[in-house]
Amino acid sequence: MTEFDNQPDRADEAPDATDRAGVADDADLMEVDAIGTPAVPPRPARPWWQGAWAGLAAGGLAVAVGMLIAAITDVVSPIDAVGSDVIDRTPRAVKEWAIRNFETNDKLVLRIGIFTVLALAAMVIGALATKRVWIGVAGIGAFGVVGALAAAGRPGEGAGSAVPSLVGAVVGASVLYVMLRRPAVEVPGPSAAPLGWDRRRFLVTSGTTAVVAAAAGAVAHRITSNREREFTSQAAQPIPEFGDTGVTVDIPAGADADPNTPFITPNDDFYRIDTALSFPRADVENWSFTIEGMVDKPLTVTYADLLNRPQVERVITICCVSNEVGGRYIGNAVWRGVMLRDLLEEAGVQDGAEQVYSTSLDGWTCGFPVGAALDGRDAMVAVGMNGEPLPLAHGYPARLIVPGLYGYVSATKWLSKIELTNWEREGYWVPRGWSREGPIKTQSRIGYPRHRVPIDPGPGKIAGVAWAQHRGIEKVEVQIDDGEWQVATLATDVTDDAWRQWVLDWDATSGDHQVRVRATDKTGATQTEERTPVAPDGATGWHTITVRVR
Ligand SMILES: Nc1nc2c(c(=O)[nH]1)N[C@H]1C(S)=C(S)[C@@H](COP(=O)(O)O)O[C@H]1N2
Ligand SMILES: [Mo]
Repeated sequence: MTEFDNQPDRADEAPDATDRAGVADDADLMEVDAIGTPAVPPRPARPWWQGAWAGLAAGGLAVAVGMLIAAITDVVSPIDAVGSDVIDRTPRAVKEWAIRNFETNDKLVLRIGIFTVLALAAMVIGALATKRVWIGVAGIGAFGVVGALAAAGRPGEGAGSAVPSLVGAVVGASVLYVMLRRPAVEVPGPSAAPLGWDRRRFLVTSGTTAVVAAAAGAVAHRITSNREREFTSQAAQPIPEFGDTGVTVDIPAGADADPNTPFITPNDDFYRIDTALSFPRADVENWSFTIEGMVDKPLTVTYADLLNRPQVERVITICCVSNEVGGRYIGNAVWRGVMLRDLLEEAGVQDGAEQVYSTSLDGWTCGFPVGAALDGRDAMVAVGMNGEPLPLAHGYPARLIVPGLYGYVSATKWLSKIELTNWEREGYWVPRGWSREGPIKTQSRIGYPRHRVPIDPGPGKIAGVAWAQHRGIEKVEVQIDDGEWQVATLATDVTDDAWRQWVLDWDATSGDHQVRVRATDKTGATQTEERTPVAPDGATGWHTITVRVR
């Protein structure tokens, strides 16, 4: 094909001075080679910025088509698959930094980051494709293959999950090829056409591509969020065994003392930490988990089995090893479920089993000593949280809860398998630089007043929470400026497995005061002043704030 193929189209255009000038110049540029065939004159390449824009539009279309097909066929979106791989491969320091700075928005930030990287790459690919169009096709194709491999390799996904990314790449690469295959004819001279036929066609094609991409992306997002919402509302149907009242445990009114921290954390306010970009959605009719490995009789337990077994409700505070001193990655709930010990006794734990190693539906793993399941503490397979079925974000249909252990070694959400193993097996976080065992460290936090939030002078109070799960809190002391440590009043003791609130009366005088807190657990150990980072096995140090009195 040559430039002259364009001429019939050109005739359709409203004739105007610039177009006529273009036609005339094209004719002038025509050369005739030795054997008399009209040769295509050397043409300047399309400007790089047009290539970048074309790359952005075509790349966007590739991603959006991939997301749309993934949403329709209900497989993992290529973006989430790559995001999950990024999470799995991110070095510990970066992950810690992300959790600290973005808190639970870390996944939103990751998605924005992925889209930004893709957009920049697509623009570079498009700009290069103005010189060699195959660079564009190959570039988009390469991203398609990356997305396909990531999707097919995620736990619970198969070869079919590669399809959305591959189809998206084919569509995106084709559109880029159509947009860039023929370089623009830039008309030389002072009468240069600012918007000739080719450029207009280019703008229309690329603009349409961008609009279609945005629409496809929006539809994909809609389908996915509708499906998740529908699933969540189904899952929220009360479990019959719960009755209408939900929680059966009485929480004494005296358990509260910190006005900023309810003793029971409502489900919607409960911190959430996991590696999942989208929640595994188990159909409870077909879901079950297994107990296998070093046991006499492997078990398969369905949702109905769990509900039919004797249930217990326990108040247990769980917390994250990534919780900084004074941090918020801690929550207290009434968990309902089946005692893990009962299940393990039925399966028959063999001699030599060292670790209870569990796997989630999305392939996350962790492990804790067998002793923690059998030493009498209330380790459980939980199906309920604060009188409701487990929310999807917190592990529906079932999760593990083990009093006294950080979540990263014990609290598997979306449970799929429990194996009895030796210590050779390593949970998800262990090779990523976290300690193999994760007993919770004794900690305390000032909840009221808030750091540097002014309060009125006069009689008032300082209050907060302290925790040493499964050991219990014996004493909390507060130090104001450099004064004596004062013993705080402890709120009603509900259980050693939950946090304990505390309060100290205080006559506040105007000015800034440094206030710090330390707790002593029921073994008599007082938390250390030494500040250590969250890695590898939990932060230590005394929570210290500045109280501003007007
Ligand atoms: N499947 C799965 N379970 C998981 C995790 C995870 O990443 N995936 N994170 C663990 C960690 S680190 C913590 S602190 C707790 C947090 O539980 P929550 O989100 O219900 O508060 O879940 C644990 N269970
Ligand atoms: Mo955690």
